[in-house]
Amino acid sequence: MSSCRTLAATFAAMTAAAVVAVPAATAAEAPSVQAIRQLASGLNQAWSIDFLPDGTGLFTQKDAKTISKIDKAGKVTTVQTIPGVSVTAEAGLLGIAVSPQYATDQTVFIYYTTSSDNRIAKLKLGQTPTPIVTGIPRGSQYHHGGRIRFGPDGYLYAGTGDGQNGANAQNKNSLGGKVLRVTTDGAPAPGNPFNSRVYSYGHRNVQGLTWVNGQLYNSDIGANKLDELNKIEPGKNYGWPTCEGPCNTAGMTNPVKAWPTSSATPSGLAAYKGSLYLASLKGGTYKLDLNGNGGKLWTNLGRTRDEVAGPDGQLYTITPSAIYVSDGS
Ligand SMILES: [Ca+2]
Repeated sequence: MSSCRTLAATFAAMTAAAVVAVPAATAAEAPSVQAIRQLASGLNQAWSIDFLPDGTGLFTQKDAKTISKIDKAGKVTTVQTIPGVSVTAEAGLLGIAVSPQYATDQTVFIYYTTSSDNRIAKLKLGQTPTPIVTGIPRGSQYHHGGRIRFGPDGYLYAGTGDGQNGANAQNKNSLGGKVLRVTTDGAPAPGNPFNSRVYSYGHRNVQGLTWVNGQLYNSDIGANKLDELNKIEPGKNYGWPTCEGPCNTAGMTNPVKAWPTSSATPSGLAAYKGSLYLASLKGGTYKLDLNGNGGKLWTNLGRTRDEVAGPDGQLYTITPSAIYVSDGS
């Protein structure tokens, strides 16, 4: 389901004061974990999750190159392996997004690395993917971006990386170091600022995208100084590689918040119950207000890769090896 739909469901649930019950922690879990519960384990670099209209989760495993289903009870069923995926430290099968019109088009979108590029493809489950955006730069190892989400406007957004070439981020003709906004055929979405697929630029490695009341936010992984939470406006330049974190350069937009790369290295981003949840590859998940203030939860989980507000009212947390559900506390 689209982020807007899950977010809308979350706010609707809040308005109705419907508190989602989360099963109590089991005896096997650490005493500090009260409101988060492991749904599946033993995964091979799980990377992203989205949901079918019936509530079934669909998730990717970067290194296994697979799309799998997960049901409410945590039962995992692998649907298919994606051919032509190139795996490195950060490359592989990355993002996944279910069409907002899935009930009629049965289409799923994925973002993955090949030997020559990063690309977005669409497929019907079990069938061969059809690329819709190719030529997103890949580095030899790092900076592949990879998050894809449908926005409240129904268009597909993608966070890309600079492909280990900072100049790509400032080159509006490159798909690297950008937030892209495209139709379900991969064409530039109507109204894009440069009449291209580019929506915003000057990013380094975007692995988090979410919306709050229609406003897009992203996360961007810094090099060795500062990671960022950004409020994204179309056509704006977010600074990389001239700026890493806030700076005073004309024409460049500063982040809402920045953290030392030693503590954040941010990946997936979700809006849930009025807060932002920011996955951290340094361990745990940040729970933040819209100014980026807040602290970490769940540091005992290690690296977290994605955060998604599920259609069942629960927050899904993806780590490389497991999937958790919680009430966000
Ligand atoms: Ca920046």
